[in-house]
Amino acid sequence: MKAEFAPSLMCMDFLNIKEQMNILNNRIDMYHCDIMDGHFCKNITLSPDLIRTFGTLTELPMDVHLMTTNPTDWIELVAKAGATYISPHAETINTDAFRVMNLIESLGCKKGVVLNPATPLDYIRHYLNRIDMLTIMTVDVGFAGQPFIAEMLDKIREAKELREKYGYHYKIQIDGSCNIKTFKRLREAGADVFVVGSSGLFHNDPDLNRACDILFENFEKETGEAR
Ligand code: S6P
Ligand code: MG
Repeated sequence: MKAEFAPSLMCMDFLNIKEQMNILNNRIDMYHCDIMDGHFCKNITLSPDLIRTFGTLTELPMDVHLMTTNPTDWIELVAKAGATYISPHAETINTDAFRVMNLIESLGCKKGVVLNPATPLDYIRHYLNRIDMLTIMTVDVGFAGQPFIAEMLDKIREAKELREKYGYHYKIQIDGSCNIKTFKRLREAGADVFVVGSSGLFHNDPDLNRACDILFENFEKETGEAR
């Protein structure tokens, strides 16, 4: 699978949303939108209304990463706001994972699920066949700019092996510290989609086009794969 890049919109310059998205639209594959409720993790970031606004600025897919204690309070709202993928945390849906997946599908969205670093892949073993996107957190949730958790490389390898063994179709997305220091290890382990935030994209250069150039140069240098 060709590598894909999903800028984490909570890391963009909010004084220049339109200008930034107009640039990114021509450079990247999809958007990553973090919704936090202040309970599941100790921060507040984007919202359904902001996602609706982003949708007026792009035709690209938007993945909504729900870091919320009660994802069913948000799923319909973000679907109506224009989410392409809806990705709740496995830790929040273990009592009704199948109902939640059915709900996401019934709203016409693609089904994602996200694993915290401490949560094993086994936890979602019985619905891996149903999902379109598996996001493996490589930092604890809540903030940008955190250190990479290298123990997650085994989880990524395992996700890739299971996909091959059973013919599952999910993309493997990595969220947290995807940058020049980690691209090679992540790609070799099995990453398909890289969420790029402060360390992989937005802090590369004040000029966002140049920041994208640097992202792709770094990726090619580390993996040998040209954009
Ligand atoms: C973290 C959030 C992520 C971050 C992204 C930041 O809770 O889910 O999507 O925005 O990881 O990237 P970086 O390069 O600052 O780690
Ligand atoms: Mg995220």
